[in-house]
Amino acid sequence: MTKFRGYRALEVSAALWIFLFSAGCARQPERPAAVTPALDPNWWKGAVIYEVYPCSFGDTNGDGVGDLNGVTAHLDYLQQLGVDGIWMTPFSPSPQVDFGYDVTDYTSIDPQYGAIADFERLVAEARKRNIKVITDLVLNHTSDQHPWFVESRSSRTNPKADWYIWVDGKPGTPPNNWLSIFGHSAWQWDATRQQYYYHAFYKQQPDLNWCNRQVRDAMYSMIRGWMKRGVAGFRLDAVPQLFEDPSRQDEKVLPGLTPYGDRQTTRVHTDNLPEVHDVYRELRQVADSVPGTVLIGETYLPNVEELAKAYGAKNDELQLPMDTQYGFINKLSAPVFRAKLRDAETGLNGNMPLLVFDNHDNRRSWNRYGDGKHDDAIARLIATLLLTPRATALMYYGEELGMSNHDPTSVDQVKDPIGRTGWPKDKGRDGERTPMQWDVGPNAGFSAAASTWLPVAPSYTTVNVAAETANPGSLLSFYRNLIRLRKQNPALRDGDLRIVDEDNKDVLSFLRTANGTTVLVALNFSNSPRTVSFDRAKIGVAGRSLTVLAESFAPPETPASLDKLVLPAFGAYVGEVR
Ligand SMILES: [Ca+2]
Ligand SMILES: [Ca+2]
Repeated sequence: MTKFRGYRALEVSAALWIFLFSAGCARQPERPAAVTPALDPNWWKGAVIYEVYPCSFGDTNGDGVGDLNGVTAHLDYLQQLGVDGIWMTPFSPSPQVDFGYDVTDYTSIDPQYGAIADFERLVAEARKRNIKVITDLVLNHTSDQHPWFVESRSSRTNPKADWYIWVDGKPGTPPNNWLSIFGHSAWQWDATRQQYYYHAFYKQQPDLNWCNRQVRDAMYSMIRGWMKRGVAGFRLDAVPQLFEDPSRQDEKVLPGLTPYGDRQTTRVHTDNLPEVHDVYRELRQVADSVPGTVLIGETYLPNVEELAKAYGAKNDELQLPMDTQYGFINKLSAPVFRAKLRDAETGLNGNMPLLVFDNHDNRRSWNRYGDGKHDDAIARLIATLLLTPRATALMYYGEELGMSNHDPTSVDQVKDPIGRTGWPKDKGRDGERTPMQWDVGPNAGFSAAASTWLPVAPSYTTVNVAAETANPGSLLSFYRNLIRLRKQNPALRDGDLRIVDEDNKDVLSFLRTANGTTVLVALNFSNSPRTVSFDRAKIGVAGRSLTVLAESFAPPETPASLDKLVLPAFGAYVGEVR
């Protein structure tokens, strides 16, 4: 109940700020909307969106760090893979404390990645290949070197004094026990203002005050600028962290320690406060000024009910909040995946789920799901789990090759600060961010430099684009086939999804059906063969025979049918019912 009062207080305070600033808030005159190219309003539904980590994709100037031209240079590869859009993690000017998630200028390009002209060329070349460009929006915080923060910290009375979260206190005694997600107190003492500022992440990433209308308007104006440059959507970083409870009450202390040695606490006063939905609606209005501009949310939420809320009660918030319930189960269990797939299908009010297994913040799925013996089969199982349900699919570079984590072996090698704070329990995120593996050449074809910003993983000699393109049996060829199928097969493209054989402990099976076409997907989650059969009357299909569309194993001697489908260990099967 106290919490509720806190939220009410925040609403009053937000209303006051709107009142105070609306009169004096000069808006930039907007360029005519005609310069923004039109988009298919529904392009993102069922699309394949591919995350590019720009510093690890392609290096064209030989400094060992990837750049925008390195992304442009590989667009043909992405087109052949069949991706509809790329999400680029941040490339704006940054001291790179958190690898671009600490921005000092939202409107331009960090010189290590190139210049605005390079970005415009990337968008234009991508458009020629029918690939949309989605950029990252770091809304929760800026770099501590951003001019806004430099001004805000300069005094308690400057025009941006209230753009960040400042709280009185005494040095050495933070206002409360709130923890940074990256470890230790979320409060940093500032000697000039003689106050603390709040940082949900590193202390070099002060949180913006989203109750301040000027902050919101500055961000929305910046977003419109990128839309005019042809950006087709945004991935919203850390949006559950946008608001903090103004009551500043302590979090409850929980048993145990974090990887950073802090006592565990709840995060009910800092994560996913109801006010985030007001911002989602405002962001959607900005995005809707060019229909088809898509909002992807970094929404690590505890359950499907919270995820459903991110779409908005009137479907007026995010089109694609990430479903982190599914790809981060981190355990191969048919019943658990079945339950999460059912949630995605039935618990999101008919909205499009956004499924994801890999990204730059998590150990690669190869490592999280592999058993060391059937890793290749498991990677194909995961590809099928990602690409055959009714959902938009979010991939991460190298996932399609079977790239695995290449972690630092000593703390002095670690680039990611959380790996230094958390060593050795948490080795940081370097291992999943190593350079893309293109071929067997120097630095796996990523760079001509003597050394690269992170080392190339030794697997590159066999796990690379050139070798796997030449091999029709490779994981890359398996991904290409599934992506082609989901565009061409009517049931996989447009069909509904119905789970069948629901009590099977080891095999997850579902049907996709559209316009008289029915496709069966069957996935063996166990480490030994399983045979499944389906009661055709019960599952409501007339045909008996199956025409294979994709299978992760050698074709059986007797063709599979609905009466008898044999799946080897971790086998994945996709077939059309005839
Ligand atoms: Ca470079
Ligand atoms: Ca915040």
